[in-house]
Amino acid sequence: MRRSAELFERAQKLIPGGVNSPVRAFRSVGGTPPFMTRGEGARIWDADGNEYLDYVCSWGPLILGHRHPAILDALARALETGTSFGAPTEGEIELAEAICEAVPSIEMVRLVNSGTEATMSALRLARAFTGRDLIVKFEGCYHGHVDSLLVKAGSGMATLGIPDSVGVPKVFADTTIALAFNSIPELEQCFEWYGDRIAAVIVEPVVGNMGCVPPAPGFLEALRAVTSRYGALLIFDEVMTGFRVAFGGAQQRYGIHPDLTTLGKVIGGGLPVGAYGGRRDVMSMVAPSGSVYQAGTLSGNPLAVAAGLAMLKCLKAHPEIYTDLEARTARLAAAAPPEITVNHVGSMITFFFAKGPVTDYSSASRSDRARFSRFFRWMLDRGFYFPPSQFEAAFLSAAHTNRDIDRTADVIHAFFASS
Ligand code: KE4
Repeated sequence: MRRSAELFERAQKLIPGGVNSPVRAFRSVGGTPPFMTRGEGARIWDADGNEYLDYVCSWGPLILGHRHPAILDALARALETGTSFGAPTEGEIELAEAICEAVPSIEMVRLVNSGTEATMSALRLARAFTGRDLIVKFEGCYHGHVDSLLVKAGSGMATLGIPDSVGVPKVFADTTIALAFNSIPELEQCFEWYGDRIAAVIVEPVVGNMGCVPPAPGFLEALRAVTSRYGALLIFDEVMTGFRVAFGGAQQRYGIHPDLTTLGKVIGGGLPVGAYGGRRDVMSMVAPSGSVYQAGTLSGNPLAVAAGLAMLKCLKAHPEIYTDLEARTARLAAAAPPEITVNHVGSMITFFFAKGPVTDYSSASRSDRARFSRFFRWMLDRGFYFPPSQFEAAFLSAAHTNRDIDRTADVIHAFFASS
């Protein structure tokens, strides 16, 4: 790892922590993060020439694996005509049409450049539409680095043990109520006390950012019922689950109709794209058709749109990808011994080093992080690149074969046999 170590030392001189996103720094698992140089299919290589089977998949976007031909072709064609115009293009309409067709609750959609922009904009819109200020989120869920949502958040914040970020004014945090995921009594009590002041509930319908935690039976239905009853909006943050746990996202898988949905990752095919969309009467408030301002220099960028459109076209043409991914993820889950807890939905999976069940942040945080770190390092040293945090979901791609899964399972078995 000498070359990565040299690069990491150089990077830390000019980039905070040497990375452009905290979770990449390996702080919770220790050691030097490998600097990656190329990916192909299910594999990725680092600066020292080490090959890995990739279970990070760029944190979700690469559901078809690295450098899928359809996406490379689309990008090559887009490059023939330019990189950015700052003007409307037909591709943006086509991507909007593809999203609205795949996700029925989305009647109108606005493209942005990241999941954070999508959730930030959806919150502003929900507050404008309802005329209310309070937002309900769930402990361990992460919705991007939106000031008012950096409260008891998951992902990198849970990893680094900083559930509430400094720099967020108390007044912002005071407009956010954080409840326990999967707790219907807490939800109902909260709405009894604050219901007429709550603008929206935002939720990862399948949580990825405390590790993978599925919704308990009835929980999403309760969210839909209580928000409708009190006139609050229900926002499904499907930045991770969108086009991942089903072509129509978690809302198709669980049959729930949110008012707004945020998207990202897969819809950009590996390039920077986010989106928020939903009810026409709500979305019509977004500037310039309405008074809720939101803008972006590179929103709907032709390259990102081309990659995203190619991705969605490929997924729509091959629905068998989802059943194959489900089966292979279950095959990988079967490699875990009964002493740990494995949660998986679609092609999202987390090995919790804790006694089960893991149903919320409180139970997830009982995981043995030191033992997880040893597991992570054991796998990495043998060529398997898992997310460097107990509080993240791992991802499979359509490029992962059964043989890849079985090789992974063998090395997982060897870890538990040795420890
Ligand atoms: P971005 O701003 O990173 O594109 O999206 C933020 C976001 C919003 N909502 C959900 C459900 C998300 O999972 C994310 C981002 N996910 C993390 C992985 N847990 C991105 C990885 C990182 O922060 O580097």
